[in-house]
Amino acid sequence: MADVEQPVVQEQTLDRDCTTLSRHVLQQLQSYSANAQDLSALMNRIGLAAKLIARRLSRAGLMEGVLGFTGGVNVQGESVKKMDIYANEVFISVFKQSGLVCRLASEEMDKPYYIPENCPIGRYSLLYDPIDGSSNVDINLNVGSIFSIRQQEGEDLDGEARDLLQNGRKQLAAGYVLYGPSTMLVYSIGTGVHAFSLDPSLGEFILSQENIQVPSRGPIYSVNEGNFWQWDDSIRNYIRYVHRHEGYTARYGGALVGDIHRIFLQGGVFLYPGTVKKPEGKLRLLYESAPLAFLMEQAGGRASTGTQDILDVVPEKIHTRTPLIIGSKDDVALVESFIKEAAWESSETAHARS
Ligand code: AHM
Ligand code: MG
Repeated sequence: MADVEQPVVQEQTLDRDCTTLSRHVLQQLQSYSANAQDLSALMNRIGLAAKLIARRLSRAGLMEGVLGFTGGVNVQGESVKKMDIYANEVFISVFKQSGLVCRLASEEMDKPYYIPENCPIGRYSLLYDPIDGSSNVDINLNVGSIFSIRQQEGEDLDGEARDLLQNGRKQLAAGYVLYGPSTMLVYSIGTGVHAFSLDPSLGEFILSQENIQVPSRGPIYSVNEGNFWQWDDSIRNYIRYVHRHEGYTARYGGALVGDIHRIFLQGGVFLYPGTVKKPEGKLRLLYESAPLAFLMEQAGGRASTGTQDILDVVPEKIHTRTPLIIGSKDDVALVESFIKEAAWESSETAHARS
């Protein structure tokens, strides 16, 4: 039979179209070991959850029972949206009978949820925020999902999931889904940060950007300035500095995932600091700040509470909150320098008074 010449362009296009999430994980790990297969299957299931949520969001204005509040309040004391509940249940449902995940912990559940049929062999735990930025749902603006995967340590015989109360360096994988004009899934398993776009014609997430690197500094500062008078002096001084210097621009969309995605691509800093009354801030460590910090460090950026790397913080409980300063490393360092200066000044004042 005569040799058939392969058209190179077509081959490249096909290779790109075949770089699905599950294949990419195996490529990254350069292995078909059981662990690599598990991670690949985990990412594939998270991709399925993302597609189900994206499908519902895309038809939200046309369907009954999608928009608005349930009337309930979650463990954080926040009003729950119908989409929060739907998305929370989607993640549980996609992991049923997977044999992978025994425990799921999320913003919407007081205690971790156990999938009994998986627990004899399910070695992984999923921590997630099913709909991040849910105030954007009813006005058709971008929202996200955030996820983190940890290996279960020990037997968890009392069902308290205490082994989850460890620092963020214990994460095996982390990522987010951005439901925007297109749906994107960005993940890391500790080998860089990679972005996938949902191709609606294929119903698959296809690799769109590999090894994202955040610029070492950038023009964006992203913070809810409505809280200005509730912040500590240090944060107010940083914002005054930004106002008085050229080259900064404010961007704040009310959904962490979208705001952070912009920073990954363009550089800058996102802040959700504590307030004088609530020094721990709003964002939750295990399923919001820590997964994003894992990604940011993988992309060459940093994430800090202001005084400590986010990935070193050990939570006291599943829903522990921390202040979050995350983005380009020079910009995070600049915010930290204001915090350090204010701490030094207050210790000097205390010293002078004593
Ligand atoms: P949520 O997960 O309950 O939606 O809360 C988290 C969101 C973040 O996405 C966003 O950055 C922040 O809350 C916005 O809060 P605020 O309205 O106080 O600026
Ligand atoms: Mg959230």
